Amino acid sequence: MRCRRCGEKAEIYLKRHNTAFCNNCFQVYYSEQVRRNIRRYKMFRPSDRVLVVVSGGKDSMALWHILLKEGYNVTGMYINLGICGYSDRSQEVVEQFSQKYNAPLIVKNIEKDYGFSIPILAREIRRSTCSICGTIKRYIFNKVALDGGFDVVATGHNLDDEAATLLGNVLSWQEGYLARQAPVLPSTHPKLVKKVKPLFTLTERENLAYIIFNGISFIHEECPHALGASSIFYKEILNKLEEESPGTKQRFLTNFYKKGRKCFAKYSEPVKLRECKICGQVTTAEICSFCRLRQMAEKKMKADSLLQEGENH
Ligand code: Q46
Ligand code: ZN
Repeated sequence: MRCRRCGEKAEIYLKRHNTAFCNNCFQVYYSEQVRRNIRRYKMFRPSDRVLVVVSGGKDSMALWHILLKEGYNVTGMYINLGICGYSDRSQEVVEQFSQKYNAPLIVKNIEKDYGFSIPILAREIRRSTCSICGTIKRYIFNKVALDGGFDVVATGHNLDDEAATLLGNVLSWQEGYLARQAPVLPSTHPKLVKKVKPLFTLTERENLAYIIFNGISFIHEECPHALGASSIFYKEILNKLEEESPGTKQRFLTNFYKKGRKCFAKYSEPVKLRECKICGQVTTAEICSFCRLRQMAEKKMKADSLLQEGENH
């Protein structure tokens, strides 16, 4: 098979575009997609300071690399979630990238910075690790971006992620989530930083190809808590549809943005935002969900130490 652009031997076939590219031309295609998404959706300008959330996985590492290559003012941000083995291994990958490309990096560590562990807290208060993790990550992205004077937070969500989220939201008719799902989440409060997804038109496979063609290291394993997540199941279903009818995933998502999303606009009533009484971050309640989690962790630690003291006497 020959590359569609230059006629050289092709190295990747993209079924949904019925086209094949050599390594170089694939990189041109990839860069064009990212540039077009940034421009068309007004994600950020060349002068903006961009905070890229990196997990060590292929998508976020591809995003970090392409934004640096395109000359944007980018800083990586990694959060060590304290997930046994996985977190330390992914931190190492991210730090090595930062050194290799001389790329600025901010590292946060939940246990060291806030004194509690996500998996232990989840067990103690009987909530899913992923829901606590999601709350904490969203809080920290915003806080770091705000404190550091960043204009925008960019994440590596890809076409597969976004189509699976859409399918999940449609299956349970989550009107509010459908109204808010978008490649750009604008700032709705001076203390909320805008969030963007520049890779939302690129598939997992395309991000993997980009990573391999550029020799970028990444963590191959998934977070152990992702096992059994419904998003993985939705991705499998979408992959089956894609096999039968290439382009389904992209049509599903982009036509939702073009035609479907506006039908749910009325469910996106602006909520009253205020500042958390404890930390000052934006919330809808008196105390934000991060501070409530922190309070629960502190309460639990206090109770444990009292129990320990009792046992020692
Ligand atoms: S990191 Fe956190 Fe994910 Fe791991 S604990 Fe769940 S939410 S699966 S993207
Ligand atoms: Zn708070």
